[in-house]
Amino acid sequence: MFTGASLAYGIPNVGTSLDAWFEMDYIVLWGFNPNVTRIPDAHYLWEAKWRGAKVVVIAPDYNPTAIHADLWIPIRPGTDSFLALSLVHVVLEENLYQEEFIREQTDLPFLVREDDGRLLRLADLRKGSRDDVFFCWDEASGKHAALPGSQGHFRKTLRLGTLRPALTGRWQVTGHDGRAIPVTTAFERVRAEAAKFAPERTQAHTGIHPEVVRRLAREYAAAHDPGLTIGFSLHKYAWGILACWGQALFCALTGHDVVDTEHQWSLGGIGPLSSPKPARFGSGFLGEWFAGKMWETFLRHYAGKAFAERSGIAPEELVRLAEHAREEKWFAHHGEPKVRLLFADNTFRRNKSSVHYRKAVLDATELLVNANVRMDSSAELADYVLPAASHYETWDIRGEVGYHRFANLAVPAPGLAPVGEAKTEWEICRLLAEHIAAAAKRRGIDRVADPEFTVTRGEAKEPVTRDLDTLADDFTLQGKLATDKDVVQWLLDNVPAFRPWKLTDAAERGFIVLGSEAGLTSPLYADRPYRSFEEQFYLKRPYPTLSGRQQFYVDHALYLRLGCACPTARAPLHPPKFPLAFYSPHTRWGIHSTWRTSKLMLRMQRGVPHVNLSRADAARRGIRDGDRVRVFNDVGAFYARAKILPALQPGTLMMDHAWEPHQFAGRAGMDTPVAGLLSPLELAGGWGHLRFGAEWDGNQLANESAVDVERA
Ligand SMILES: Nc1nc2c(c(=O)[nH]1)N[C@H]1C(S)=C(S)[C@@H](COP(=O)(O)OP(=O)(O)OC[C@H]3O[C@@H](n4cnc5c(=O)[nH]c(N)nc54)[C@H](O)[C@@H]3O)O[C@H]1N2
Ligand SMILES: Nc1nc2c(c(=O)[nH]1)N[C@H]1C(S)=C(S)[C@@H](COP(=O)(O)OP(=O)(O)OC[C@H]3O[C@@H](n4cnc5c(=O)[nH]c(N)nc54)[C@H](O)[C@@H]3O)O[C@H]1N2
Ligand SMILES: [Mo]
Repeated sequence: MFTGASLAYGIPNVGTSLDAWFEMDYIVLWGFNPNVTRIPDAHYLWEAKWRGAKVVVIAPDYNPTAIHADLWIPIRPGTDSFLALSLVHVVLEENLYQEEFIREQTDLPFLVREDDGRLLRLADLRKGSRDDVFFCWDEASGKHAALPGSQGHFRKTLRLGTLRPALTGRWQVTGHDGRAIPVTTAFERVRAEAAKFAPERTQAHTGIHPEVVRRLAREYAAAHDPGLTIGFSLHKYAWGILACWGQALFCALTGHDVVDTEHQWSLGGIGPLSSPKPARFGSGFLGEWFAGKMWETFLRHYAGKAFAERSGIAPEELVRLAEHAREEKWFAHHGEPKVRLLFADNTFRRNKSSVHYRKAVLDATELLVNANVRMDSSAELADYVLPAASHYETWDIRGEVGYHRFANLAVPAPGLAPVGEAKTEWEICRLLAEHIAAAAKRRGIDRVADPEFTVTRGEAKEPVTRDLDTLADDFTLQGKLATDKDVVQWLLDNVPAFRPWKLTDAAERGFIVLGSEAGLTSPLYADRPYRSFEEQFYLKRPYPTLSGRQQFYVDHALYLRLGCACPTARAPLHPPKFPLAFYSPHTRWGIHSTWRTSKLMLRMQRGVPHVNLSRADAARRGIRDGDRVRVFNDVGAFYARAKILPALQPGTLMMDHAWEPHQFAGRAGMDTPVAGLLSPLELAGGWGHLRFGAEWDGNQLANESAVDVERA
């Protein structure tokens, strides 16, 4: 989840389709390694470079994308919020910002109360009134004025009309009790915060020379069509959320679009395919934290003063905050299931504190079922494995995220016989539904009341029922969707973005070109790359944020308390008791654990799990290339082979992610020493657009643990 983008825009996945790179003249790739992780699209980058674009890569290691870039900026792991704030600092200090853009498109002119740091709201001025209407200081009239476009304002537009919102200044307004309230602007707050992060001061954190930072800020601001794409590694650090929020601010100030987190398509029309009853959709990051009893490894690894000094919250308090977030229903959590049915989820590979997590979850689970195409580290622990046909053997449409304008259509070869007892996932689910329905009828059960969910009927609240007797009919839309092919046909008929494709044309090609409706905040034109937020930039429609604008001031009580009401920077949380920052980007030789044990793929690398060490760290420990080593800390340990990688910074240990635990001694996989950790800023909810759902949920922090390594 790109939570920093959710803070700023109300949507986590924004930006361009990757073909937009081809048009750009200045491309910043930040915590992102497309030569490895976007192999089909990376060519747009290098074609852009041939057209004259400058490519900058910001990453701790000299990764396979950095080797082709014009400039590699080797940042220390987890310090990106400092670099982002320094870029903001330079843009403000050197007046490189676009006033008209931020006046209209952002909340920076919003008035902030100087007494309590909260945004000035209508309810402050008129007792009992709305708290989702906000103000600016109108230079035209010389007084405060409500800004249109916020969630509570009746005018749903960003158009300022005759308003001339001030960016700087200090004033007084009269509260509903007649007392004066001193106010300033969010812009003033942002500027004061950024003033603390001059490049000369952040160098101690990031390791980046101030001249490099200044050059980057100036070149980006001056570029004609620049782009800043961030990868998935940043939000696997505790302060990735701040880094991304700062990057969004940097982009807004320079007037150059938005930070690119790779936008999502809008594939509307699939509503009827999901359950007519509310689903138990739970928060991923928080659910795994509770299921794995992660507070235990968290408290062990982060004990000591450093954590509270850097984060502003003591470890025990963070655990309470997680519980509070659950109790307040800021994030949905439905307790621990006794029966787990996993589809395409290698949970015992994927989760942190692996050995600890595995025990906690298995202890709490009575029945574990796994639908899978192979025996991965989760299938091998299941009570039942349901063999699934692979995606070359089923009808399917894959087009969820919007890197490119195609949805792939999987078409099984004609006459293909299933391997063994393998079935398509649609068939597996349908058969499960049919058998549950039959068993329910046999036992005389028709429907059961849901213990949590209710529906309102007239005056009364009634429990939602789970209709076991009609489960199979509901699942297949009364028999219409019996097979995987029926579903694909249904999608082609019902999803507007798939029109006008017919099953036969699409099957022949293997893909569908998405139509204009696929755009979420802009149309998807047939002859141009996609770029988010044309509706906001040109039609002046509000953003899905509390303010209705790009939001850089969040007055959630937790944000005020932690000193993070606007973008700021925090030091990484790696505990100082272990010397090496451990991080795990994605592998070239697999998609996560899929293909990770393939013999062909293993021949492209070392054949066994290996961990990368810098020359200096290896020499200090007497470790040679190929040695068997033990990577350890107070959470756990695993064994692997050492690879000496000159591309690494001393003080870091890097391992490509997703080796299978069963490739390691004692099935202790590479995430065994990774502590459970939650970012406090991702635990906020119940405020404006910070409400749990597809647009707001937190992250597992793979990259914020520290380890040591020794010869084994
Ligand atoms: N081949 C292949 N492709 C994949 C996947 C796969 O498993 N295999 N998985 C897919 C999925 S689901 C995802 S989420 C994406 C992930 O792919 P990416 O978004 O590219 O993210 P990562 O590979 O985690 O990290 C990218 C780079 O971030 C840098 N990095 C690490 N720590 C830091 C830091 O603190 N600061 C900065 N600035 N840089 C840092 C490292 O140099 C690393 O090479 O890949 C997708 N594509
Ligand atoms: N240390 C560390 N951990 C990470 C990350 C990291 O950067 N570092 N990245 C995280 C990220 S971004 C992601 S997205 C997750 C991914 O984590 P997962 O989603 O768990 O990914 P996989 O490990 O590939 O597990 C998917 C499993 O699905 C099975 N499978 C493949 N195709 C099919 C199919 O068609 N049907 C069925 N039923 N099964 C199938 C495969 O056997 C495979 O084992 O990992 C996360 N974990
Ligand atoms: Mo991912």
